[in-house]
Amino acid sequence: METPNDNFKSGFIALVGKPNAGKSTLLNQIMGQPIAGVSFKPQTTRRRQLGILTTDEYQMIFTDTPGLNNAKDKLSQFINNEVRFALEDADVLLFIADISKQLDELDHELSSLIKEKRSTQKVILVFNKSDLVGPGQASQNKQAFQALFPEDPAIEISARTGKGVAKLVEKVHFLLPVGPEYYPTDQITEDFERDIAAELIRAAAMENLDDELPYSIAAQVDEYKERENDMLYIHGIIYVEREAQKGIVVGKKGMMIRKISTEARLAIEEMTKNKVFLDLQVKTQKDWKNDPAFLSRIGLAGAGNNA
Ligand SMILES: Nc1nc2c(ncn2[C@@H]2O[C@H](COP(=O)(O)OP(=O)(O)OP(=O)(O)O)[C@@H](O)[C@H]2O)c(=O)[nH]1
Ligand SMILES: [Mg+2]
Repeated sequence: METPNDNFKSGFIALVGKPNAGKSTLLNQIMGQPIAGVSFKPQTTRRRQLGILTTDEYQMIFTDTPGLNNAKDKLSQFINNEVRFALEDADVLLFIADISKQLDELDHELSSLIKEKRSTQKVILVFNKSDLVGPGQASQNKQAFQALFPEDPAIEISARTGKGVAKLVEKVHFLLPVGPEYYPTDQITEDFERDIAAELIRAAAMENLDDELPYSIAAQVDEYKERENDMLYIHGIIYVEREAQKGIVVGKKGMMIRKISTEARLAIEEMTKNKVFLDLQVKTQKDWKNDPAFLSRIGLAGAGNNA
């Protein structure tokens, strides 16, 4: 490992924003590979996840966070605390907003929370999904977001196409303090691949299931083994809250679970750069969102200060 030079900069950068703003997509774009689960449904992310980007000049430790949430169960309490911890730990806050949408109540709540928790942190407003609006469009939305943080810089990006993302990383580089390498040069996250695999399985299920079902599921990987020829064997469990939901996840003649499994497998293969054999099973875990032992087993309980 090279010794970082005197100007080497490092720090924590929290990605915060409403559910569905594109935080996890941005993390994956910055990292150049899927490490966070993404779906078009809000509330895909449930816990903090690190993406560590190291070059000769800097180490940026990005923290993807869940979108704030108004529900009252134990899972939601955990989710909202994850956002608070990430805000406190960060050097730079990226407030990510979908500029194709108007500002709403949750954006106001989030901005109050940021202002309440902010001490020395720099804030950058990140106007995401610029690919969805034409040039000169959405200026009212941008102004409304900017009015929440009138003193702070803004940048327009598309996390999906990557447009503006390199510029954003440059801005972050400029704002970071001089500091050490906190993590080994080649480490890209703190999570084990098997836990990321579980997130990718859950995201694939969320993407394909309708109505309230996406919020009733949890995913766990209970077997993760390398077999001959670099083939990974993964056994995953998708948990539902009620017995009646099992059939929907499995689908007619197993169609749904096969679709979920294929999408999850492709994402896991992209992450691990391995061929993957993915075996999925569906189980019922009654009222799991309020079951402390279960939440703890799948990593969604406790202070969880993984920074
Ligand atoms: N068109 C377009 N879609 C985007 C962009 N960024 C994200 N999306 C889509 O927006 C949806 C939500 O993206 P996520 O990255 O899961 O959003 P998130 O902020 O992590 O959401 P939570 O985890 O629920 O808080 C997905 O369907 C993404 O593909 C973008 O720049 N342009
Ligand atoms: Mg997310």
